[in-house]
Amino acid sequence: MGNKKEEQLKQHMIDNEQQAGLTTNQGLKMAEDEFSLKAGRRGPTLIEDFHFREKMTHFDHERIPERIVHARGVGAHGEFQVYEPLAEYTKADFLNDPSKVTPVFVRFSTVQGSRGSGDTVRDVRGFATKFYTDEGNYDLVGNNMPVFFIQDAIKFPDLVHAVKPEPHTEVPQGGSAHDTFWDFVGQNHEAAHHVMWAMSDRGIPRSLRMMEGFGVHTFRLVNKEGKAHFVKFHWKPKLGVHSQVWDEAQKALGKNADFHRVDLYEAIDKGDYPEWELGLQIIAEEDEFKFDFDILDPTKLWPEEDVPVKLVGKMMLNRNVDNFFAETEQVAFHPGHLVPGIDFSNDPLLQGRLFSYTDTQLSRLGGPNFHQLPINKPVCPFHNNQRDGMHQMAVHKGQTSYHKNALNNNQPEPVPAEQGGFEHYQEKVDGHKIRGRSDSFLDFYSQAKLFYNSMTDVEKQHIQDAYSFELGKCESDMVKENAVDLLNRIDRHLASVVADNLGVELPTENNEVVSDKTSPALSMANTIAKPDTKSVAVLLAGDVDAAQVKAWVQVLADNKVNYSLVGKKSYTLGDLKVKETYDTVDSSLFDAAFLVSTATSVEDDVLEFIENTYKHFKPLALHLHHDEVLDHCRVKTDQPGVYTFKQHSLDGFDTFIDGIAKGRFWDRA
Ligand code: HDE
Repeated sequence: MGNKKEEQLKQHMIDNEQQAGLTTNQGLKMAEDEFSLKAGRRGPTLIEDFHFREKMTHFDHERIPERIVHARGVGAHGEFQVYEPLAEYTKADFLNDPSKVTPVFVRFSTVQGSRGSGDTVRDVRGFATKFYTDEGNYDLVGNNMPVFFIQDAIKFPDLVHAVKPEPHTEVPQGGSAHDTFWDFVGQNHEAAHHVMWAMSDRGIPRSLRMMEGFGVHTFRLVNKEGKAHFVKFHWKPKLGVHSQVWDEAQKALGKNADFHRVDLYEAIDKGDYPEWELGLQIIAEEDEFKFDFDILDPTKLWPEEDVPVKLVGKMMLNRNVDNFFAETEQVAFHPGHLVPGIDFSNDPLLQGRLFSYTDTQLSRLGGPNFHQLPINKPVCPFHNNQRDGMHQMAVHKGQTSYHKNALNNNQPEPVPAEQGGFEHYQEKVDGHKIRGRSDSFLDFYSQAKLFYNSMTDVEKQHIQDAYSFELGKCESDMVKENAVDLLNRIDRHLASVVADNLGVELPTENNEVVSDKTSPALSMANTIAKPDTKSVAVLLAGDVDAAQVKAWVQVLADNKVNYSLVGKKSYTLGDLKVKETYDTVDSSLFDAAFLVSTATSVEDDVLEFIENTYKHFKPLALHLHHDEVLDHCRVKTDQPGVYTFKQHSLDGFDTFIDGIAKGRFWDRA
């Protein structure tokens, strides 16, 4: 028995395999579907061919506009459960009953690229969750980075115009390495902090299952007594936070543009259900002004060491979609979809989003009834006096569709707050009408510095490389200089490295933020490391011993490590299937490699595979009958994370598993 949402979706499912015969959309059985109606076998098609016209017209209209941002995405169903009642903070029902399983639908996305762009680009990732609660749908529409580029929603069209492919060439696709984006950054320094995140390894996640999620804005939790607390929402992945390295991400893009999409699908299909814990950072209303940043400013995070993240519940994704279009494409999120007990703050970015999301669905989904689409429909009853419109699916009975009425006993009637009706938090607001920014939003650089300071040397190096790559792709020296000027206000050393790589002048004056404050939670070096669901390519060369290979891969499987056997061509080895070949896979698609070779020499593509595994700092195991196979290879066997096994045995194999858990060996020469 599935959850409420699954049961509801089942009512809409049509299984092609169980349909008796082919009909038109009017239910007319058709005797022929391969040939259009013609005047003679070699003659012209007749306009009276209603079947041809219906089929073709439907096809002609199969596409809908892609999302203006976050067009490329992938979704999955799952469940959420709270650990303990959170009554002190919120009256939201789904956050108060630990026995309650709330169905969810999550859609992950990249931001810049269009629907057909690649997965492993450097970009922000969307992390949008729809909770189908008994009190209505609650949407937590977040990203994998806790801050945003801009502070006020009115700038969003400018930001998006700048980052999207340039209008005269429609280039680049799926990336921000171009002049207009960096021109925007140079002219809008509020982006400094977010851009630092995007240039860090967070911009190139290893897997959607290994990313944090953040609600970004400050929201409010409101309890039964009407008392509110400010809150920031977090998703903490049980597998830890992991990234690719840039060269690997670029290669993976060419080898499998669907890398993240497939990774999520396969994990769920196998039963390796990804999990995240929901975390809350809570600030009492009376503490609103106790910080050295404005808690309403979406370019600022709340350092976890100052405001701890309380883990309050768990989400598991356990079911792939049945139909990508019906579910993943048609799902419509909106940060304004609330339940009682959760409310907004005055964050000016959030306020603008509250307009944009419904508005965009009107053109994307073609009218105001998109909430009736199966994926968007609440699992609780919904009634009001809204009527008609494009694609109306309901047959509303009765004479009245207005409030107040006497003819229908004033039904449907508003529900008082005590009975679960939503009541807006009664924040007192007092101010002059003004187009402007609060002075408390003006520090653009301190938290960018905090982020950079919190990185390990390797992470800093990656950030330097990322700025150098992205700006190196720009044409305009002015754009590059402006970006270096921005970096010079954050960190002088970072600015000087990037300026040097770009061949532009470093400003003579050092304007960097003087601070050595760090937040260890920001570094991915401090994340969870385990072997679970990582993937190993087992490369086979020569006449290998099937029983021994089987014993090794069994250890991998016992440690929840996925593996693929890779050979020169597909073949059967004992009762193992060697499915992949050097043509079908690439080292960039795996977390580690294990070469088992009885040959005296191996092909170049095998050497390239292990060289790239080595170059990308990944664990590499070698079982070689003849060491000379490495003679023409740049792999050094005395380096960290390189394991050599001489015997046909399992001795020492656990060190390789430990290496897989660790992930990367940055200290490799
Ligand atoms: Fe969005 N954003 N956004 N955004 N956003 C959209 O809505 C918008 C922002 C986010 O998987 C659009 O249905 C404005 C922040 C995600 O379907 C659109 C502003 C955050 C998704 C829109 C922002 C997000 C969207 C495009 C500035 C993280 C994908 C299609 C005020 C907290 C949801 C759509 C999905 C999608 C507007 C800023 C996250 C145009 C105006 C900040 C995850 O309505």
